[in-house]
Amino acid sequence: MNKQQVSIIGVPTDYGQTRRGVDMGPSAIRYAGVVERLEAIGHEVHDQGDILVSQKHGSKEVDKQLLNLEEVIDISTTLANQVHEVLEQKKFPLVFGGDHSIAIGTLAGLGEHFQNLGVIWFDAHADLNTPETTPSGNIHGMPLAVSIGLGHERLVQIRNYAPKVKPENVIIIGARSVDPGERELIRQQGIKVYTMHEIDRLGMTRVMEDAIAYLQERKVDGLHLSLDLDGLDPLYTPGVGTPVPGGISYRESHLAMEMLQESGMLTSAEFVEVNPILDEKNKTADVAVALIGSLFGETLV
Ligand code: Z70
Ligand code: MN
Ligand code: MN
Ligand code: MN
Repeated sequence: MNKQQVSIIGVPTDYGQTRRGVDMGPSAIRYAGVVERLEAIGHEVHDQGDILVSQKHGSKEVDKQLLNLEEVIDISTTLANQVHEVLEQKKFPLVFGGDHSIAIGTLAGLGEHFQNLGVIWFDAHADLNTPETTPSGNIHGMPLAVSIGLGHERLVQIRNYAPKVKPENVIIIGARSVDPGERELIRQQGIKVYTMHEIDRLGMTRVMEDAIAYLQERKVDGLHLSLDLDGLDPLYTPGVGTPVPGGISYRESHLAMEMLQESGMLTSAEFVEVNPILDEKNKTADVAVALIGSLFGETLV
């Protein structure tokens, strides 16, 4: 197990969707012992604390297709700059949400450091909506589209470059709630998706072997894991804003983390959508921390 220098950044925002409470995610994940867990494995952890997020809900300008746009732009820009800085320092960025809109900022901070970044998007959803296709106006349903260069110009152009990742370097794992516009984009952009169907059919071992081999064939020079806790079955992670039944099991998700660790390819990660208000005794944050343990090389014996 090679020791890493891990920099934690918390992003206490709920502006990407309409259920309050997900802004307490970073606090819940810390409370569940993430720093101690990583240190026990032998990593050096620098907890940079949370980025500053305004709590002034209800902006004057309301675009129903892009709710809280100004707030999301502000937060994404701040986060992108911090993630960029962490990589400059040759440390591993580990980001805690907050809702999944934060991935816009995380990826904006990563993209310039790599020629050919790969992304694994572990989620019940595809997060590939645009202002034209969104059924909700919630920006947490858009971050993957934004990162491949599609959506509102000011989101797409954070840190003044686009796209942050090539669509053919993206793999979605765990999808089971995909909107019509997203389905269209998946086909059109050649995004690789392992839905719950493939996970049932092939098993998580084969899915992860294929995913890793695919990214190696594509010669990615970095790999980001964007893990939405709603990718797991709500049985294990009830504290999420949009629980979708029929998800990835606790054991399958651990296996996926272990196989990512074994690949030696991972260069950054984020864990999003933990909502302590909707949770049962911090169960979802506990799962997040257990998964982080596996991802960073914790072993059973
Ligand atoms: C839907 C939308 C979403 C997370 C829900 C839902 C998106 N596709 N993402 N929960 N994490 O509103 O765009
Ligand atoms: Mn808030
Ligand atoms: Mn998501
Ligand atoms: Mn989701």
